[in-house]
Amino acid sequence: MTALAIPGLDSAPTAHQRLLEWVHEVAELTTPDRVVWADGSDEEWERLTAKLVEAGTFTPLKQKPNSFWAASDPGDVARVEERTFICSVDPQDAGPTNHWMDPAEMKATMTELYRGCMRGRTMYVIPFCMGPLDAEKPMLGVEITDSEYVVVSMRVMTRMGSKALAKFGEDADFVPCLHSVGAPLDEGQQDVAWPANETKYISHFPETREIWSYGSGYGGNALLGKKCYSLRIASVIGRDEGWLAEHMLILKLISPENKVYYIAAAFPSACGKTNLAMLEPTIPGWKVETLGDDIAWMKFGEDGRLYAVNPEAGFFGVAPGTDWHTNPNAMRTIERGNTVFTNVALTDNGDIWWEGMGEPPAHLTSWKKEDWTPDSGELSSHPNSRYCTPMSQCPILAPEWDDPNGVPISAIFFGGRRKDTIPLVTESRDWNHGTFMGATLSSETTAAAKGKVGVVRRDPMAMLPFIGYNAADYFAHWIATGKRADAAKLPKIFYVNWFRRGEENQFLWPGFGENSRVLKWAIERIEGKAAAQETPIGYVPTLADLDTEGLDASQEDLEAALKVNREEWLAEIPLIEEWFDKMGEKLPTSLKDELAALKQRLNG
Ligand code: SAT
Ligand code: MN
Repeated sequence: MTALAIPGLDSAPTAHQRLLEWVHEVAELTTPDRVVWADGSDEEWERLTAKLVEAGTFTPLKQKPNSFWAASDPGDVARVEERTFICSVDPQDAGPTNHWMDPAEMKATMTELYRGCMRGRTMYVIPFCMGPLDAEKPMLGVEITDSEYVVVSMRVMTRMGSKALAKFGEDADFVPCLHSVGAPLDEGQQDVAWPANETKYISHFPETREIWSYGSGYGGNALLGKKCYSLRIASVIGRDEGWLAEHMLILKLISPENKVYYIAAAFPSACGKTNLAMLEPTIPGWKVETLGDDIAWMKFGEDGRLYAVNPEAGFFGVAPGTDWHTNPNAMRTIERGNTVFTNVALTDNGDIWWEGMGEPPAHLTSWKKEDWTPDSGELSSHPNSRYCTPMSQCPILAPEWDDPNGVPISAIFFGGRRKDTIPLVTESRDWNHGTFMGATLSSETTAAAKGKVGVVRRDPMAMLPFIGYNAADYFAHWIATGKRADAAKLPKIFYVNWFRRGEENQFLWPGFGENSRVLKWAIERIEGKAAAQETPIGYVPTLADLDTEGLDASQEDLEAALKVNREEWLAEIPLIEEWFDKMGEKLPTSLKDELAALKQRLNG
């Protein structure tokens, strides 16, 4: 290694050769003013949050302990799917749903962007671990970044710093994650509150298990342990090693008889995963505890059951719509402080506010840092504004959340946001049919990604933007997973839709805590206690099969929520066919068979 005169570079608290070499290489390329190894200490948090306050990125909140308000650059508010690339050697391995670029070409392009990009800034080296530190093989990564916002957010979202570095030894495997906001500072140049670059790349190299991100400071683009590692790269590792990396919450359901069930559920971004994960059941005697709200890694245990682990340590939740009515446990979690709020509104007395919190105050500072009043005619908070808060603060956190063995999953829910066609809940006929339901999952787009909101798109397993390889191969991996275990031990798969609408455009199902009624029915199906009707699309409860006691909804609406409408389904078939055509030759035969059988049942 050449001796580089960058302060901090040679004070690395590790003897891990590959890590040291990589850090040197990046420092040489990006030429930061100094290098700091993040240790994850309280002292570091205080130093960095103070620096962010001084830079104008953070405003301390007077009403919440150790919490901060941040407003991003208006052009840097969501994941950028158009700029997200899977750079596999063979374009076939990125498949029909990802943007692909040749890895050598991408590296050449990005190397030029990275050259000198940290000038005037500090380069932080963040060792981190996704999932429990005590795992047999801890899933390690290192993020290099020039953003203090990223360092403090990574501290909330992951197990990082010294405790993670202790797992590296001298030669442990890790995923190198390189991030820069792409905003070098010249001598004396005043920094902006939210440095970013109009040119953005979020690149993944599946073969070499590397992540290179440039130009954005937003969560999903910049906190590289999250979607980039735990979904895109981990899905590739899971394919190779025989496990599943999924965009799923994990919840624990406790029955009145104190029986415990674990449920994993996949919904596209901003479709209520966090609300479901922290649900307060409205039905007496049932309890929910939370294990995760966004990502699940699922592996078979020795007993042949599928066990889930949440790789994250924090919640990066959508703020608008979250309040004491829709998600009291999220509110309690953030009340405890230690939270970073991005792109919500700031109240005059130093608290946060967003749409969905009830009556707005007379005056706010909007996410655009402008004066806002209820007459402003625009939203005070960006629809994809977020809170970033430690999981450990969640009052209903399941004690086993950090268990390296994970929890055995009884049911998997797939859900989307559809105003028609999809009933409130459908139980699949078997694993392959459930895989078909997941593979054809559809949803109206939300603000979590840049682009038009409200357009129906296929979002297989809610993983469309997160599958790190060929989507058809991913479906084949799901089918193969079902063959690796005794069918009776596999989770049962359900398809849900909380968002179906009636003739007056009203929601047919009240949602939120009432979703516990659907969870209860699913569990009772697993226990062989609840009835259902066999329909062409699967097993659907009649109104009598659901526990509706005390439910405040009209019978008409509830029946409409459960209805299997043949015409709507016949109209859905060509859309599924079009989607499957897009998958090309690699589409597993069993999914083609599922489609043919569905058509036959609908026409029969
Ligand atoms: O955009 S993030 O990945 O930070 C959150 C999400 O989309 O689920
Ligand atoms: Mn998500």
